[in-house]
Amino acid sequence: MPISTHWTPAHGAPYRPVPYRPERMPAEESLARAAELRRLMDRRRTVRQFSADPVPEQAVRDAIACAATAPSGAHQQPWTFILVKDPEVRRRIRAAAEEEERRSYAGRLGEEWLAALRPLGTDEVKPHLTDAPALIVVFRQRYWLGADGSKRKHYYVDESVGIAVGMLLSALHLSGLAALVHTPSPMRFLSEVLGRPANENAFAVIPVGYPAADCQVPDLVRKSLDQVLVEV
Ligand code: IYR
Repeated sequence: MPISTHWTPAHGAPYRPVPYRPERMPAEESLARAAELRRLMDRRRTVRQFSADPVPEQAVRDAIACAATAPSGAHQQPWTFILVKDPEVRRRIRAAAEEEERRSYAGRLGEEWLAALRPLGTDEVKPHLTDAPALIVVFRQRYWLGADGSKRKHYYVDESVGIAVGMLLSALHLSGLAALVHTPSPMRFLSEVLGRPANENAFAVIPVGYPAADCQVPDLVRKSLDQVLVEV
């Protein structure tokens, strides 16, 4: 599964800025949009029970394109998104993920971690990996390869990919699609199943779809703004 586009980093190129003059949004409009986004984002829930109904695929591609607008360390964009629709590949990912998760839940996580997860009701059975009509497997590019095949550094890879995933989740949610950030551990099997190169390793598997008709979510309470914001 080769990457379809060739990317040449701007490494070492001189600074040649271009003008940036976005039209200023009136404050009232900013306030109205921010309040509406806050309301909409607060309705996002992580979903673990998906309907098998198909999703509009272009909406998923557009959400990935949104994610790929994320800022990144040295603008190196150290991410690859694999959109897995093939049911057989999803089955293989599920089988391998459940094998790892069985070991995790049977003891590898430890009592403290299991206690933290208890209110979420998670276990080693991962039907979302085959029920959801699409999986986005996000890979981080730990380094890039120079023309001579040498390993060249990427900077702030986890931060960059984390920001991109946040933007992906927002875009999916605001497009009416449900998602889950699933991090089977260890995730090496994803490189094997998806045939990814040695400079990449998996960051998360994100099933995307609609909630099942009988979907349930844990009764979580979010921290209030006062609890997360300090103004000085
Ligand atoms: N990867 C396991 C365990 C798990 C860990 C965390 I931290 C979570 O927020 C949720 C689950 C699993 O997917 O079940």
